[in-house]
Amino acid sequence: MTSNNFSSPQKTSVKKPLLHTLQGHEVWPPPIWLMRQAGRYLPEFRAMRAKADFLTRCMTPDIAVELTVQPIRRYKMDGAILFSDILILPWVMGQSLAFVEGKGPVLEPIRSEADLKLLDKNRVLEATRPVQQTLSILAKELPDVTTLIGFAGSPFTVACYMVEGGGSRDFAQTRKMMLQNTPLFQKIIDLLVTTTAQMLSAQIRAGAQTVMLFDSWGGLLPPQEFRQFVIEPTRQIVEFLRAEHPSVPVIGFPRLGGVMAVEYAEKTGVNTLALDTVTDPTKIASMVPSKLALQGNLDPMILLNGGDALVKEATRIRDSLRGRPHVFNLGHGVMQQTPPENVALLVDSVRNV
Ligand code: 1CP
Repeated sequence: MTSNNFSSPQKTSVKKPLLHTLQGHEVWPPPIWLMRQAGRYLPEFRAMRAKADFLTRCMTPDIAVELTVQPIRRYKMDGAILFSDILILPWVMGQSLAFVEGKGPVLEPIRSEADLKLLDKNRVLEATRPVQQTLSILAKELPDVTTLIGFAGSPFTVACYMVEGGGSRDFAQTRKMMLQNTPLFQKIIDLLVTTTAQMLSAQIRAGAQTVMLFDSWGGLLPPQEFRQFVIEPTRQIVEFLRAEHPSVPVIGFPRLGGVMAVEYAEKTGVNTLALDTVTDPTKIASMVPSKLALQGNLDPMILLNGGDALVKEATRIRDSLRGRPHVFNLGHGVMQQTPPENVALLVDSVRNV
């Protein structure tokens, strides 16, 4: 059986079920898309990897369009997330960036005022033009029912990579700067607020119908710093976007934010709160406004594992959030070793009511 045989048509008559849900309406069964749905677990993705390095794939519209569309073709996901990366932003401002096999991103770290001065925020709109071009092609080519998702990293998470110079378990250098040279760290955050807001606004003008802010590392911070460096910058970005594009919903993902996710939802103005794996969906549902859409939160490991346990857990999450706007998704990205047929089984289970 090919994977496409699992996908049944949407039972709803809404034109774009995902967009409708993000705007605060319940759709049943809930729309589904997955973080990192374009990725190495797909053979057609691995075939494209041989053709160009990662940054070239992000910045070549034909390739980025193809990689965005692959999971839509295979699974008829309700959302198509732009193929790009959160680190494109510091890179277009002039910070050196390479994706090293087996190591991940490597950047020339920003540790001083002088390092920061080397970045040019005025280059962002021009230098991300290929990304905007990718989105405008996608807006024309995607099926009518599919919602096109733009994205960026949150200022704190992008700052983590910029200061640390790459991935880390604890981002110790970054948090040290935050405590020892708060004015410099705040300047980096402020630069990222302005440029992220401009970049997302350009993504929307090019055709993105919603945008998501990935805050992968905000959960490292204690409450006071979480308010200052996660909630407040996110609030400023949402305020800017709301003024420019009042009807475009914003999804916020304060990963591992714990109980701070409630305050994040309340103060930032996001339309949708994306939940990590550790958050109990029904508990958080009782703590946030009923119009706020929730997104998530299946454990990617359960998806990788597959079988009856996957069907059971997916159905449980779906049913537990019935009665409020819910977008079915994972609590983090699809893992590389995930069998593609498990994703088909998941989509089928969520849609089969
Ligand atoms: O070809 C490859 O294998 C490169 C792997 C890869 C991919 C497929 C990277 C490098 N980025 C991406 C695409 C990507 N990244 C998307 C595309 C759309 C989709 O979801 O299908 C998105 C939304 C991201 C977002 C992203 N990049 C985040 C936030 C979400 C998360 O995972 O927490 C983060 C932290 C990054 C940085 C990054 N880029 C790539 C890697 C391996 C990493 C993580 C580095 C680390 O901390 O170790």
